[in-house]
Amino acid sequence: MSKILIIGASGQIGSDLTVELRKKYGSENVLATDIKNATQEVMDGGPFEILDVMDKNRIAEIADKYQIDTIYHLAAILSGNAEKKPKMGWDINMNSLFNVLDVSRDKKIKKIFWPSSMGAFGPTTPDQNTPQLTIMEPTTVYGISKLAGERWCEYYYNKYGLDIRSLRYPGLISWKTEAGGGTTDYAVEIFYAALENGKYECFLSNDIALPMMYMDDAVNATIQLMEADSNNIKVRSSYNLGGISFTPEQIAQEIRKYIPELEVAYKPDFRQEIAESWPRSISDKAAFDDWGWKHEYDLEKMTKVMIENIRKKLNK
Ligand code: NAD
Ligand code: AKB
Repeated sequence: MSKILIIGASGQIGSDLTVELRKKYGSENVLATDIKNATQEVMDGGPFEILDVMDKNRIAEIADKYQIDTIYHLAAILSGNAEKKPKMGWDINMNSLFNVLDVSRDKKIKKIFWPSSMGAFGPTTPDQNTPQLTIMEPTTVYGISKLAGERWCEYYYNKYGLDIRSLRYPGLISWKTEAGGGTTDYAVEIFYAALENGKYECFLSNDIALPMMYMDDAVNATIQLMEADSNNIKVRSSYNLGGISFTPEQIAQEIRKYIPELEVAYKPDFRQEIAESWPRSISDKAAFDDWGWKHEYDLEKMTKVMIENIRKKLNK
């Protein structure tokens, strides 16, 4: 049975992925870690330790203590926050990855997962149905760190045989935690605002389409990739994931089927420029061809599940 370490387990993805990995591999075999406490579900559902991913010795110590053979490295500074503090964003995103790669090489960790993002693309990338192999000239510090990270992952695979696997997630939508300071956060915030007071001020324009994905699809893609036969993983930088594409106005319209009085004001801020530099839609044909990936949630199904769960959570 795998012994799994999750770094960054208290964030948006960790809050869902940890629970699914524990269901699959047994609670005692999945150690959740972060610099802050996680959701009650994660804290109570299995082992948890405070771990700063910038502390390489402590990662090594924990890997030994728990006899870890698989690492999911989710800790990062997302696009909006990294743009506010570029040097800090670069430092944490890159050095955390080096720490995980080096400990994994030295401790002979069998499999590693590290997420890239659609943020690795830039304004010169073909923005419709963006292919796996294409121009990548990101203009954000987040995107630069993701693109550099992808190159380093491939390098460690080629040079040291490290079995590292990666996905370029689109914007992820989920209800268990808040989104973590990115450009696609609006698509989570709008649900809470709609249910709490029927009003939302959106920091992107009404008509900017972005690729998005419901968290259950993202978690399934992650686990499917990690379980795929190594011979089928032909891309050792990072696989495109497409999901669904919609604009802020389109998601607002879908939410109005449940909350007809929802009012949205559009006040684009610095994140508009980031969104404009990213693709409108992404092709994940390589993931389909290599390990059979197909998403399940469309805008309608995702909105229904989000409304039901946030309503329950807020007791409304
Ligand atoms: P998040 O911000 O919600 O969670 C990141 C977690 O990392 C937080 O709990 C934070 O406390 C933790 N962290 C920060 N610094 C740390 C440190 N020094 N040591 C240990 N933990 C630390 O982010 P997320 O949305 O869960 O994203 C996880 C990964 O997926 C990131 O690499 C992100 O770039 C990538 N990604 C996310 C999305 C998305 O829409 N959520 C899309 C594309 C890629
Ligand atoms: C962000 O907006 O920064 C993230 C991402 C798409 O990587 N959600």
